[in-house]
Amino acid sequence: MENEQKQVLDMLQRPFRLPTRKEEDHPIVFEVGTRVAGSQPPPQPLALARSIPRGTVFSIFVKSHRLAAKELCDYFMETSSVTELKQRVDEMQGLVNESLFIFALSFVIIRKPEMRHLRLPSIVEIFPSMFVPVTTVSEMEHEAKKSTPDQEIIVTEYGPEFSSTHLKPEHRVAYWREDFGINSHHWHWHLVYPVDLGVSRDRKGELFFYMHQQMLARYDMDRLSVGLNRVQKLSNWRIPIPDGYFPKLTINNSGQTWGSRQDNTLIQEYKREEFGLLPFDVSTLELWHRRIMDAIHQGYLINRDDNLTRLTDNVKPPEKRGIDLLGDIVEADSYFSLNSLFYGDLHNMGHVIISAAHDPDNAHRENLGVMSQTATAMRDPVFYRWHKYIDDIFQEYKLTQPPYTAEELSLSSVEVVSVAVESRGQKNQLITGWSTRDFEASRGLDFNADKPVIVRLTHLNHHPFVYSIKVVNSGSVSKEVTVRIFMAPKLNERGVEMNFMEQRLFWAEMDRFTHDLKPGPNHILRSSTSSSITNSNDFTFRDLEKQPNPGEPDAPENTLFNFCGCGWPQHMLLPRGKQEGMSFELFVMVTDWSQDKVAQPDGACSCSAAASFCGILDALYPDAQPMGFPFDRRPLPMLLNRHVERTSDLTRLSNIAMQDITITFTNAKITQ
Ligand code: CUO
Repeated sequence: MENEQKQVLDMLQRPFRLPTRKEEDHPIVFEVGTRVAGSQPPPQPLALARSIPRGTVFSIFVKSHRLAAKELCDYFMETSSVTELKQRVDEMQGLVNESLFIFALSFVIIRKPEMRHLRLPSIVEIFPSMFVPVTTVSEMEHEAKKSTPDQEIIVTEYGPEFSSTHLKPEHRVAYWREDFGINSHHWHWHLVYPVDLGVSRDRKGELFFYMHQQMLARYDMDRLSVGLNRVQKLSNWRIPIPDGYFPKLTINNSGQTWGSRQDNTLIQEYKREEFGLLPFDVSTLELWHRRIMDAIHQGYLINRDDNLTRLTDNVKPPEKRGIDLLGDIVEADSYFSLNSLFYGDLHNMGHVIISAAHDPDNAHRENLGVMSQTATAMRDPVFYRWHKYIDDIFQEYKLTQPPYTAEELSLSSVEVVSVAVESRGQKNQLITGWSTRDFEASRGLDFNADKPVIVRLTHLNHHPFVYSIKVVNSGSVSKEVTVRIFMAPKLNERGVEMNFMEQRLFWAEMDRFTHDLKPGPNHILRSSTSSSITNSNDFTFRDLEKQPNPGEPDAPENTLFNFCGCGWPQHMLLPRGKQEGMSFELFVMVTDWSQDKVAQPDGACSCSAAASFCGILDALYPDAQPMGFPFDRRPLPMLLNRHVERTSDLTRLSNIAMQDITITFTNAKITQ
């Protein structure tokens, strides 16, 4: 097993040892002028996979690239051992686009049952140039060149100012947008919830909505922390986008730079050739949007045979919830969509047209912008404006759904008496600050150095904390329950307490777990590091070389590590907060596990790391409630004879409790 892990690490780092040395090892020869007129070139094996040039953008937002990925994934999937896989990897090395290659190889290692014990190292080390700017890469090169023989490693620091200065207000959240962890998470999420790759995941459409909505909620919490307003949806595509973005990164470690967008760039007709797309402009997006909105308000979708499918969330499996159908329709033109000819490719083509706004017809031969790739898109402020627009569609639908009834919300035999968080002896006071994390950039980039070249990345972090929840079970037997924990800011931009509807979209899921309540009083202690949204298993090449099977090798979560590797970064679990302290509210709801439970197929793994955001591999999403419950719908007009105006009104139900907490940002280095 150790040997197999070594082979995987070797496959993942070798192809990217650019620049020139690889070209010499694997020269690419172009034949010119030898073909007899009229003769056809012999069909090339894996022609689609080879069609995306190296050093250019590989985008899973585009159908032709997804088909290329499918071809390569299928080719790798045919193998039955790591050794066989390595042969095919050797064969394709240097022939396919670098990002496509890593995507396909990672996909196969995750999906092949016999390879699930193997681990993928962090994408940051595979593609350092997608995470640190070209000036830092040059600095590393320089440091490597002048290093002395007695130096064991070379370290270059990057952050915390990231790609910008604070002259522009949007740059105050650069630390968040350019965090290596959230960008790795986004890459990984789209890898485990792929479109058009022959993988069908339970409630994929709904999780597309929910995971992205939750990222927006978290972004908005940090925006309020730094004195910015909530993100505004990008609804008018006919006026310029005020905020530009200059990524300063290179594509696939190739030295080719991503396109930059100036401030006040207007989205124009897309007329580039690299994706094989016909020209399209914003009127196409508007048409798709109108049709989707019509469907939401009419309450049904029309499939290709003119049959109507009802849009409602009040259905029992296997019938799909309306939000699941909508998620598939909005995300992509794929076989998951009920009618992609009619409802189009709204979300994906938005990514594409925005990423080409700086050079829509390729007149300047500029590459696409970072919005075109999942590992980089979240760096750009427009990503959030675009996704807010997409989320608005889902919210429009959710508001057509009836509010949850008191019966659906309550669990009368259980009383949540109190909830608190504790960290370093302080109650309800949490602390954030800066930490650093080292990555070995020389795994992905060739610095021609005989020692590791490290990039030290600055990131937000917090002191770990523990939830302390006191619950009374008034029944005479023990009861299995789901504990749902959310957090939201208490005050809006104006410093005013929010009503339920205003606060609704701020609620960020912090954790969700099951607990067996014994009769009488119970005291639940739960560590922040156990959160169901986070993944703490983010290993480097070095970690995996030193200890190929971190943790207990036989633990179920280890046999499915790569999948469980999906998840929000633990260091970004908390919003930044303010230096003077910022008020947040903690919301805890206990529901009946017998109602929430999902019958899993035989042999499904019990891996629950990051299950809230990433589901479970080859199993059903482990919660029967709609994602985002209970905040996904408008509130019940009357609850126990009084209006629900604020979220705190829900605490009239015995199974719900809230607590004010303060998050203080130290602006200093913190260690865990
Ligand atoms: Cu994840 Cu738009 O879907 O980026």
